[in-house]
Amino acid sequence: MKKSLHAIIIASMILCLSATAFAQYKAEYKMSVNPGAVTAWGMGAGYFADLVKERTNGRVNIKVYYSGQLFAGKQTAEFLLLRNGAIDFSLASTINWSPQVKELNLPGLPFFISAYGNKRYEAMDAIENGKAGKMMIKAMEKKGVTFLAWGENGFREMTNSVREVAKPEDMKDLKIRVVGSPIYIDTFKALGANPINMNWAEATTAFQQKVVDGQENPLVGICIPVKIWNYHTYLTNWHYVIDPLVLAANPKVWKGFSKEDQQIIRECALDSMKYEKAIARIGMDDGQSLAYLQSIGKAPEEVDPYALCEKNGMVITNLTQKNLKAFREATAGIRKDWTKKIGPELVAAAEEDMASVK
Ligand code: X2X
Repeated sequence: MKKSLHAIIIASMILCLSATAFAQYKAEYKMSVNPGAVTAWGMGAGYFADLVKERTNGRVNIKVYYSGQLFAGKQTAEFLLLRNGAIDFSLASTINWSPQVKELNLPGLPFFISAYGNKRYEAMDAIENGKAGKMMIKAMEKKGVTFLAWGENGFREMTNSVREVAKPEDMKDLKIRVVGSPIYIDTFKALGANPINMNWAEATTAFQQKVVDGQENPLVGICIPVKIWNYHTYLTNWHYVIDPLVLAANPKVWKGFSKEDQQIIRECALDSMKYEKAIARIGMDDGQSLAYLQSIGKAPEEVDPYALCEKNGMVITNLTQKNLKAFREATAGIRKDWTKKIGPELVAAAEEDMASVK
């Protein structure tokens, strides 16, 4: 009798303890993504939420809010909302967070990582896995978010409806929509264009109404999902900057999870971002991403982004060595100024990390 009473007391104590552990969990965690569900990052975020639900047996339920809904399209405000807890998780562009975390301007240095040509993806991976990546993570965490994994929007290419852009002079006076991040405004001004700062939420309407002549975004990550050929004919395949994504959580929300669930969520973050990166790189990295996606049974139908753009009437311009050099020279002042703003130690660390790729 005494024994069973004991057992009942212990059992109810365990129940109480686990109830308090779960009591901290929300019924739904809100996750923000700036573009729509059909983009590489939209798909990556959806996959992350699915994996987390499955592997925590439904204890952690993340709902993805696409198209900037959680920040009313104001993409450069996302970081602050994640930090103050209005958003629980985010898969975000480093560009959108760069006004708050200056170190995140590093991938936006024009014609910096792109100098690695065909090895540009390896150069980016070397930064993420190297010293510079650690410095960027530290900077973000210091500013108040919990980093989980790197994803990728991609190398950003330019499209426009006016003319072929092969050399810096061709940029003259073109009205190009850019994110409201100062390094982008500076870069397009240095190239003689007329940069127009606009949120992505308004951008496609602006393309349709020809408020701007062009824009810049990754080919597979964004341009193809939004069928950019409906607005622009000319594609300049210049890889001038890269846009890594960050999968992160609000620190208070993060601390609310059990150690076991934190471990599971971290693994889901890594697995889903490996998938997301492969989607964003497909057809542009010598078949590596395609092979990976095939190995997990997730290869999409379209695997050649350039052929798809041409089929839809786009004119693709690749830069000659001479013109690439001209673009590099025209933006040398921007790299110099922004190296000071970003921090010369971080830029030097990135150069060191990338040297391992050569
Ligand atoms: O606004 C853009 O261009 C986009 C969708 O790529 C970002 O959020 C940085």
